Amino acid sequence: MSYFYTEEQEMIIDICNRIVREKINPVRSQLDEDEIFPTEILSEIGRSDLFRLFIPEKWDGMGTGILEVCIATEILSKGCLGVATSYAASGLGFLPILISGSDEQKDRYLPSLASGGKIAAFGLTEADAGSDAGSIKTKAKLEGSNYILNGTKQWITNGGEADIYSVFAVTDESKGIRGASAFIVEKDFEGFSFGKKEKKLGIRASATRELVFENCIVPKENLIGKEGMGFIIAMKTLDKSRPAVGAQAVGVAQAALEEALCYSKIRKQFGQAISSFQAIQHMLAEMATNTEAARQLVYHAAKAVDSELKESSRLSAMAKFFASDVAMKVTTDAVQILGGYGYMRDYPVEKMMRDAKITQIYEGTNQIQKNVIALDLIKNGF
Ligand code: COS
Repeated sequence: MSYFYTEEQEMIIDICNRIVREKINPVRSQLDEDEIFPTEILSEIGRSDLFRLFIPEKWDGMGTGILEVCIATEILSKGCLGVATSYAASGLGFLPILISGSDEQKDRYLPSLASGGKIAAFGLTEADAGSDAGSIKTKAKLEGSNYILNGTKQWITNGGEADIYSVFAVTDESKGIRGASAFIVEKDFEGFSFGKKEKKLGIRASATRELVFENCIVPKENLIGKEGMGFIIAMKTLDKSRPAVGAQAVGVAQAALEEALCYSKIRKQFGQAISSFQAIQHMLAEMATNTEAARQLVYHAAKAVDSELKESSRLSAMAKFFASDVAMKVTTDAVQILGGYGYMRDYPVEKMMRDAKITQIYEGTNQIQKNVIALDLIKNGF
């Protein structure tokens, strides 16, 4: 199908398709089964320049838009959402530096993140601060030329594997949301350690761990922006990253649809291929239509972000919630079309269904996305 991709976008698609075919598909069920972090595949993604996409050329990036990140993420997600999440989470981790970091911070951190030599992670969520991101408790206290961080972050994607972390902590408890600040924390900073790797329903190739700060020493030059800007930096980051979660959802939905279509043409019951039954045809038609609609909304939201349209926050939230709901439905329907086989680990669709679920949850639950959309509509109208 033609999406009027540019030559550069076609190139990105070809590269990602090759990585999926040669590197991801042969090992994805093993990565899932044994919960193996895809270090080798991320190196290949790095060698293929995919971490460079959104980073400006000045810092060794390619200076593309979020749309190109979404296109790459969509294709990688067709192979394995666990791998694609590990890739996308590095982007999420370095976005705060890109959005609000100083030139010195960008000089120091972005080139190695662009090459994929280092990867990043985003540390916002805590045990009692998930949807309510403004109520984080991790503290940062300025002492001389360092901030001292204390607290624990939960469910951090790439935790323990990443080299560089954007971490949000409270610098002034009296100021509520305006008292949070953002920091760059390197993996080997004193007082920084990790909890155990979490056992998950899906995206089991990705690593999810606690970040533990016990009198962790962070040089004051690693404050991103100014004290008190942390919450706004986190919100601006999520506005830019949510279309890519939509793209993950589109990728996994497309993969499940293709599996179901292929199976329906081979599987014979009552003497004919099950694709000849209207019940199956209507399921395939709905799966294809919804996946297509989700893709168009993701691309539109990404273009809105790239053009800095005032509706971009709302569109990002729409793309994330719509596409992830579609992915959950399409992957579940794919399992249904494959029937008993679909439920078995010998076929890839049960993994896709398990993987898809997280897209309705992370980077803000879909209920939070609806809050964002509704409040924006009420405040700003059309
Ligand atoms: N861009 C810039 N500023 C924003 C913003 C955005 N997208 N969203 C909110 N703000 C600003 C508001 O304008 C407000 O500023 P003022 O105090 O100057 O008015 C401030 O931030 C507080 O906003 P708000 O009152 O809406 O905050 P709430 O505590 O009500 O929370 C939600 C807002 C629920 C939207 C936020 O907490 C959220 O996104 N939660 C989900 C977090 C998430 O995605 N977690 C996953 C972590 S990564 S896997």
